[in-house]
Amino acid sequence: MALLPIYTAPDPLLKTISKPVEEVNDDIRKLVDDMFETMYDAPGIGLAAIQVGVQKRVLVVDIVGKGRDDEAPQPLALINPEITWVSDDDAVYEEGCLSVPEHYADVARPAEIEVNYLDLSGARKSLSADGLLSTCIQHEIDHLEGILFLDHLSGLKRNMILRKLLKQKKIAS
Ligand code: K1U
Ligand code: ZN
Repeated sequence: MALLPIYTAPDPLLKTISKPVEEVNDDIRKLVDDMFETMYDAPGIGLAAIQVGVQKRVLVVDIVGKGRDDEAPQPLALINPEITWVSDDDAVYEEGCLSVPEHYADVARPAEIEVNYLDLSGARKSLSADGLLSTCIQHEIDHLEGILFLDHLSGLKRNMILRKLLKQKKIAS
């Protein structure tokens, strides 16, 4: 397994649309392994392939995480995910993003979803999610469409955060 570099905003790659996976093969399984390692290391509760520079419709989530004594990790990899149903009611969570380091904001999204995807053996699966898992999967599917949680905020707030990120990048380089 390998730790992958995480791209941060305003990198233009994060605004691109990821391509469907044509075959779930060993290359995809290796990518997923590396994404889990990178996500747990960050640490985060989700990661989309585009965040590590790979333009494929692959995401990983684990809202439990590693190293918690009271609960076993719940790693979930979704390939070519498609939301097939959303609830009418919304839920608001304070979201973060490994590609928008150190910034958090409340985002409203459908509270419950159903999503179809391929698992690591290439089998078609369906999943119902609510709570933080629903929010996290929607956040990661947004990444596959080139959408950041910042895009759900007012233009004023988004531009303020983007300016700060750009400044941090200039200082670091
Ligand atoms: O960048 C990402 O897509 C990962 C992001 C996922 C996410 C977080 C919150 C709401 C929706 C989606 C993160 O994991 S940010 C880090 C984070 O939330 C966290 C880190 C450690 C423990 C618990 C949470
Ligand atoms: Zn994110």
